[in-house]
Amino acid sequence: MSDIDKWVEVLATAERARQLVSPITEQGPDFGVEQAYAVQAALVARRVAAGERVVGAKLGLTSKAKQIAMGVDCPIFGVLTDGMQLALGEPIPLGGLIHPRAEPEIAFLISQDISGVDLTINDILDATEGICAAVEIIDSRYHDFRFTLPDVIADNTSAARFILGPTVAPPRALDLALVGVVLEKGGVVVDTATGAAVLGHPAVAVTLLAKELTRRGEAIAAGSVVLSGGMTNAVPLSPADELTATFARLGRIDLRVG
Ligand code: OOG
Ligand code: MG
Repeated sequence: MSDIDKWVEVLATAERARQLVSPITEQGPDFGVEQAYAVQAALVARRVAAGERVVGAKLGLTSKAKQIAMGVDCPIFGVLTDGMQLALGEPIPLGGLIHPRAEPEIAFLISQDISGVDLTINDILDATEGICAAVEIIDSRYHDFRFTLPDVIADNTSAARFILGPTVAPPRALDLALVGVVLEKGGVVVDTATGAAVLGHPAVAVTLLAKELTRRGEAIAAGSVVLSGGMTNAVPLSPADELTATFARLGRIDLRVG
């Protein structure tokens, strides 16, 4: 078994058995970003072999709030499958999760393949058919969400579930840097942010994803959804919690933890 296969097995088992593991970089030497993306790709390939479909991509650590909270200041890229998507209003089943946290994000619905290494915000908006609110539920397979850059990349950037909001806006109908979000837990405001929290403008995050995929000989596929990264720090979810993320112009996502 190669080292890559070994770490794939460790992370897949951690998720399935809901058993946290120590960061890979603490267990073995010479584990870098390239190996980490190889582990991530193999984990996604397993999901696909099990019948899931890749529906998009996500960025992580694109806001200062997230970078400071996680102690990693470099944006990261992960993969979303249909098995991760929850319908709006569907209770969050804690059963399959370990220690989930929720974070509000701005989602891009991509209508044309995107590749290129020096794209602009406008290039991204040209290839986007709609913008909507999202909440990502992250669930690190590492103890206490404690990891280094290669660890979190290997763990598919803590991806677990995501929910898209009720309203799809044309990409230029609103200034994404100014889209505000208010995050409430049990009716109390716990955090607020605007789109500018994400690299100045959430579409900048999508340019970084395009650059990374182009480097690998891939592209952002038409039809995919891209989560541009948590605008605020993530909020831990416990049984019976009620969370609401209300976005300017993009509606509101109510989360009820089942
Ligand atoms: C890593 C995933 C970060 C985001 O939006 O910043 C992420 C983590 O915080 O566990 O999804
Ligand atoms: Mg996220």
